[in-house]
Amino acid sequence: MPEKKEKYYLTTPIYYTNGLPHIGHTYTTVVCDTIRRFKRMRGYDVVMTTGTDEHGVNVERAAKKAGIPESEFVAKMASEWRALWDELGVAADEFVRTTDIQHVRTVQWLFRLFKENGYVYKGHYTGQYCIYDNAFVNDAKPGDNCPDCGRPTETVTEENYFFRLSAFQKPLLDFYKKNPDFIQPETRKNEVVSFVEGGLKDLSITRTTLRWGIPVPGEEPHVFYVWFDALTAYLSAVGGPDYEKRGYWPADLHVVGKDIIRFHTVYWPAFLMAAMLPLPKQVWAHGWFLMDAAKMSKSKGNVVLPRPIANMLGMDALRYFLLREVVFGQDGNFSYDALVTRYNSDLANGLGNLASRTVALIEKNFAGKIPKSGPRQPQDDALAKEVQAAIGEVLERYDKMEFARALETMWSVIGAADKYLTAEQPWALGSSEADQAREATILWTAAELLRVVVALANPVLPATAAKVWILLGQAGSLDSFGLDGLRWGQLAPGAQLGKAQTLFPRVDKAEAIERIESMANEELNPKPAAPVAASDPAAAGTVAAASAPATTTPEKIGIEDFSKVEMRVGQVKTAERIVGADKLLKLTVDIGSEVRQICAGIAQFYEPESLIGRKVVVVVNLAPRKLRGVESNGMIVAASVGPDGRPVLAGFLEDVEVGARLK
Ligand code: ME8
Repeated sequence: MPEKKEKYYLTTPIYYTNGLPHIGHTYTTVVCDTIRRFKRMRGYDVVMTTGTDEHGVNVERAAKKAGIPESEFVAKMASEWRALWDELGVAADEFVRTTDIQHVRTVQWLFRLFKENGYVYKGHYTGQYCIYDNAFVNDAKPGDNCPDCGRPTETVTEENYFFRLSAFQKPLLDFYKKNPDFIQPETRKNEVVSFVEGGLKDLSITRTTLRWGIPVPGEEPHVFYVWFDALTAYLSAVGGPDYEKRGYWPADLHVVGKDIIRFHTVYWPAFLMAAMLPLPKQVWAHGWFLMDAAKMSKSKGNVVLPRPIANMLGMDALRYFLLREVVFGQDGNFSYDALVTRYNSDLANGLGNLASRTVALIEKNFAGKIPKSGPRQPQDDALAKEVQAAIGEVLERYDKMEFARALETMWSVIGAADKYLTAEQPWALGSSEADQAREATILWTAAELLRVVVALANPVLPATAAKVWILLGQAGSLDSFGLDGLRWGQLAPGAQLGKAQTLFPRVDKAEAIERIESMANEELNPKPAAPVAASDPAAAGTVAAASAPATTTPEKIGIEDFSKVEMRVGQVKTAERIVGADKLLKLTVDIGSEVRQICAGIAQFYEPESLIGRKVVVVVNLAPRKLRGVESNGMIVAASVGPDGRPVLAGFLEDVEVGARLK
C-alpha cells in the first residue's frame, strides 16, 4: 500500500440532461464505482467525478417541450440524476453541473488561455450540424444524415471563434507515441491515430445560433460549444483554475463509451495543450450495451432502466451482470433472460448457496463460532493453493479492467469450493473426535475461501460482500480492508458468526421478468397522481386513516361521493413477502363474490402468517394497478399511527360476514 496516500482521479462522462439514465449510463457509472472501490482498497485517495451536461440545443428543446425555463428544467433533471445514483449506491464524490458558477468560470478561463496563447481566431462556418450529437458533421452535404446517430443534419452558418486544432496534429501524434497506454483499448487507439493522421481541421468552439450556453465574455451573443463546455467539467470539478491546490489534476482515467472517444482523445488533449495544462493519463472507451442489436436510446424507445432491476434483484445483481456478461471494451446484448439466468445460477446457487451452506453447518455443529482447522489433507491444501493463486490473478485482472475475467476467476473458486464440499461431505461426519476435527478443517477451509472471495468481490458486489463479512464475524468495514494484504490463512478461529440470512433468494424467471418490465413501464409512463393524497402505505395498497388531527379543514363531501367508495369485509387467504419489495406483502383476499390479489404496504409491521384468516376492510372498486410489478386489485384499510406512519389494520369487534358492505 502506498505510504502517503497516492491520489487517483477518475471520471464518468458528464451526461446529457435531456433524458434520464438508462442501463448504458449505469454501466459506465458502475465501472467507475468499481474502480474507485478497488483503488480505495489498495490504499489510494480516490476522487470520482460525474455530472450533468446541461447546455445545448437539445436541452433547450427539451425544456421548451416541458414548458418550463431551461434553468428550471436542468435543475430538475440534475437532481433526478443525482438521486438515482444515490439510490443505486454509486454516487460520485464530485457531481458537477455545467451550469455551476465554478464551471462557468473554468470554461471562460480556459478560453482566455487559448486566446493568450494564440490558438483562437474569428471566422465563419457553414456546415451540416447534428443537433442530437451537438456536432458539425465533417464532409456532410445538405440532406445527409448524421453518420453517428443516423438522423438528419441541418445546414448552419454562423460567425464562430475557431480553435486551431490543425496545429495539434503533430503534438497529438507525438503524445500518443510517447504514451502508448493513453487510449484503451488498442483497437480504438488505432482508429484515433488514423483519424488524426488524416489531418485535423480547425474547430468552431463558439456558437451564435444558440442561446442556452455559457457566454463568451465580452462577445455576446457567442456562447461556447457544448463539447468544449462539457469536457472542461472534468477540470472544474477538482478546482478549475485552482486545480493545483486540490492536487487531483491531471485525471488518471476518463471512462467513456466508444461514441465519444474522439472528443476525449483528440479535442480534449488539444484543448489542454493549448492552455499548457497537464493531460489526462488514460481514456478507456468501452463498448455499447445493445437492445436487439441496436444501441439503446430514449428516442428509439428501446431503453432498459436500472431502477426496476435493482428493485427486483438488488443492485449487486445488476452490477454483477453488467461486469460479468460483457468483456470490457466490447459491445454486448442486454437481455432480461440472461440477467435472471445469471442471477439464479451465479448468485443464488453460486455465492449465495455456498455462504448459506457453510454458515448453517458452522452454526449447527460449532455453536456459530469459526472452528479451528485440524490436520490438513492434500485436497485442503490443493484448494488453499488455488485460492492463493486466484488472489494475485484477480488483482491483476482488475488492474487491467478485465472485470469479466476477474469475476470468472472468483466464480471458479466458488465452483471449486462447491465440489470440495460435495466430495468431503462435512454434514455426513459423525461425532467422534477425528470426525469433528475433520469437519472443523473442512468448514474452516470453506469459511476462509468465502472470506477471500468476498474481499476480492467487494468492488463489484459491495452490499453482498459486506453482508458476508458480517456473517463470518469479521470486524471493521470491508471497504477499508487492504486488498494488498489479503492472504490465504488469515481467518482466525473463534469469531462469532452473524445472523444467517439469504443473500439472493431464487426467483422464477418468467415472473421476475414480467415484474421488471412492468415496473419499467410504470416508470416510463407514469400515471398522473391519484386525486386522493396517498401516504406511503396508501400508495402501497392500504388506505391509511390520518393519525394526527388535520391542520386545515378538509372540504366536506356529500353522501353520494362517499357511496362511490365500495368497502367490503374481506378475509385473508394467503400472504407472502415479495422479493425486491421490502415493504409489500402479496395477499389473496376473499371478498365474498371473488378472491382478489392485493398488495399491502404492511410487510415491516405484520408477519405474513399472522394475517391468514384475518378479517379486514377492503376498498374493492379501485382500478387495478401494479406495485413493484405485482398486480394489486383493491386496498386494505388501515390507520396510520405515530410519526413513522405504522399501519394498523382496521377490523371488527364482533364477527362479520365476508363480503358485507361497509356504509
Ligand atoms: O455523450 N451502452 O452524454 P450522454 C453503453 N454529454 N454505454 C452507454 C450507452 C449504451 N447503450 N448509452 C450511453 C454525452 N452510454 C456527453 C458527454 S463528456 C464531457 C460529455 C454511456 O448522456 C457511455 O458512457 O449521451 C456514453 O459515452 C455516455 O453514456 C453518453 O452519455
